[in-house]
Amino acid sequence: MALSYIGLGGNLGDVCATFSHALAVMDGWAGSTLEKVSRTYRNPPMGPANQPDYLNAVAALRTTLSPLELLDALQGLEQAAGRIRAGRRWCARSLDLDLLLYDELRIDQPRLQIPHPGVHRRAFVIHPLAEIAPEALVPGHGRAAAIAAHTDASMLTALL
Ligand code: A4P
Ligand code: MG
Repeated sequence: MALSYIGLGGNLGDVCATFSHALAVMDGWAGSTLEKVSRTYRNPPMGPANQPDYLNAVAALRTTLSPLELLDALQGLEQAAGRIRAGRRWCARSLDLDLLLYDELRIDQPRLQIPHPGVHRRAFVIHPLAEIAPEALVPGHGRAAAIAAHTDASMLTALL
């Protein structure tokens, strides 16, 4: 069994409901158990500013799926959630799922990079990760809590 960390993001529709649904689906995958989920954080968009604020969270999933099987499953779930917002194009998405960490593995393939290249740079990833797994190792960058301590969290607002 591997321990993986998944980043959840979204800024369209009822994002909290989309996250809850996605987490329940992940917990139901064969050989997979949802172990922890961070709080959900509201924060301004990274990139183009003419879009709504994002919600972001991080989940720990223990799984027998291989990294590529897990990526396939996450992309299937993104597509299923994407259908909720029929008719919207060129907009921010309702659900973005990133495979952040998979044990202490390093993978550098076009389809899959682990650790996800944004983990150590994005406040909306590293702070929720450090909340549920301060000791998690981001290969090449150190422990989550230490990275988070150097990353500005002032734009993150935890939802109640
Ligand atoms: N891919 C490679 N490695 C991974 C991995 N570890 N996990 C490939 C997931 N996917 C990985 O992703 C593009 C390709 O990355 C996939 O085909 C996969 O094989 P995508 O999800 O299809 O496209 P994307 O999300 O639009 O691209 P990208 O580069 O992941 O976008 P970002 O950088 O995630 O931008 N602002 C805030 N505050 N919060 C957010 O969550 N998200 C975005 C999306 C923009 N601004 C944001 C947020
Ligand atoms: Mg993505």
